[in-house]
Amino acid sequence: MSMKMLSLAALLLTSAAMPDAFGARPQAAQAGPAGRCAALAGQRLGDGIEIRGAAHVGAAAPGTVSNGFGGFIASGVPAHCRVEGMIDARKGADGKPYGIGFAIALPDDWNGRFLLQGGGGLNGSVPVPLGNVAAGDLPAIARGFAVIAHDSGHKGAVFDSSFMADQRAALDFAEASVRTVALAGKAITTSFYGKPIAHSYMTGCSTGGREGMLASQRYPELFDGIVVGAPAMRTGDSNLAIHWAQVQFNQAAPRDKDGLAIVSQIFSASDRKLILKGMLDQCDALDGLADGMIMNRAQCNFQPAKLQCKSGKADGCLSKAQVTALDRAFAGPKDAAGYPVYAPVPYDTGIVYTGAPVPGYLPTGAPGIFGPAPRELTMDLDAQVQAVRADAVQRLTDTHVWTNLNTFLGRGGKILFYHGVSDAWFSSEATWDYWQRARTANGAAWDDASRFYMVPGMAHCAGGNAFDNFDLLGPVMDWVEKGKAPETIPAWRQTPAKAERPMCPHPSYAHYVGGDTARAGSFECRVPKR
Ligand SMILES: [Ca+2]
Repeated sequence: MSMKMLSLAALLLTSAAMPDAFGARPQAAQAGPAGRCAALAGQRLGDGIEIRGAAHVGAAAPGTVSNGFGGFIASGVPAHCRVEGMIDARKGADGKPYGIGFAIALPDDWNGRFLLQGGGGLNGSVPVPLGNVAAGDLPAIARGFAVIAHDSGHKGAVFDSSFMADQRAALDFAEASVRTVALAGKAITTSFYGKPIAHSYMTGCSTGGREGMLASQRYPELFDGIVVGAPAMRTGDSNLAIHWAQVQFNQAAPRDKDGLAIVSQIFSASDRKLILKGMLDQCDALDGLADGMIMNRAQCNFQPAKLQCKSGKADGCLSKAQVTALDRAFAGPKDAAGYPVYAPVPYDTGIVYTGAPVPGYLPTGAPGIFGPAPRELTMDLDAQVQAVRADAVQRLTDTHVWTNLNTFLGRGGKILFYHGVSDAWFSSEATWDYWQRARTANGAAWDDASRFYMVPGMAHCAGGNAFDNFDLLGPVMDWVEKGKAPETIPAWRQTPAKAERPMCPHPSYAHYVGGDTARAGSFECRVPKR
């Protein structure tokens, strides 16, 4: 797997595109928190930490602070000291300037906690430190956390992998910046407040989720609680699986004069509607409510063959080639010896999505995550598997193999996972597979430290026909600090109408038991019958 492929693969939105200011104006230096903040500017701390700017920022009203996705966070942001700096500034092997850029927000009214904000894509810019991943309507900064965000050691566009030519920058992206930044942030926080941090946390999705996993695996002393969303934990394998699935789909495509697949014609708009209807007919009501959402995925055994035409192809049914392509693509690739290369992809409502930022799993012919869709009809899967296995960056960024977490667990660490079932980049089944292997490796201690939440309908980290607003930060804090294990988590959405639904620890799911379908109390978490 080339670095370019990795760069495209690891991509993610989460916090990478956030603007660089809260929108509030720095206040003049004065006594108290503002004075202490101003005094930080220009300081050099140990281990090469340079404070390049420090300004006190006044409180921002609810609904005025960007969430980084074109909207605004629901809560306000309290007055805080906003510090920007650089760790280990240096000239790299390619002559370019490197170093880990960071920004840390230190609230005047500190709650004694520290949070490292996970990144997105290949990082390369310093997001606003908010801590808003899986935090519901209350980002960590609004709760009084000291929050640090960073660029993982290089500057560049979110898909620009050129930094990997520099050894230290590549190592910092792959793993080391998580530790370096956490230790720097902790040092700045304790120095600023003059007292120790009570508890430390990390939250992130996609690349940020990978960073959270590697923190639990490789730096088990750094954090007390971690929230991992849709982790980019085996991007070589998931890239390869997406490519392989496209080749399967291409076999069902009309061909152009060169014999290549016309990808845009594999599934018509009518075929997509048919597939969605077929999924819903077979699976929607299994959760007690025919509402266009498939919550009981374990018992959803969608069979495209039931939609197959008696012969040939017509509107209202699928060709044999389309059915075969669906069966093969969603089952996931296996190598020549029969071993799975990656996880299956679940059938969920978002697979037929055709819009931005990333289309669902069914090909549209539009450029996908990796640029224009491959149009070939065959590929040498085993050769590409070997290339992934031999790729050094892939090995170091991988977080799906390591499961010995007994140091993290022995310190009382807690770790929550979530993953959108309609994620078209990383399969939720791959993350669930990790969770189960971690449980096998760690025994009962895993059940005392981890939960997994599937989010039906949700795309990569957010969006889709889903209840994609939920707070896992509060529950992980309660588990760490009060010993209260999370079970059912409230989730909600504002569109198409305001509604709530419980989010259940997998493998249980939200089953409708009667009453107002917009209220969480009308559902209960049930373990699916096998
Ligand atoms: Ca349903």
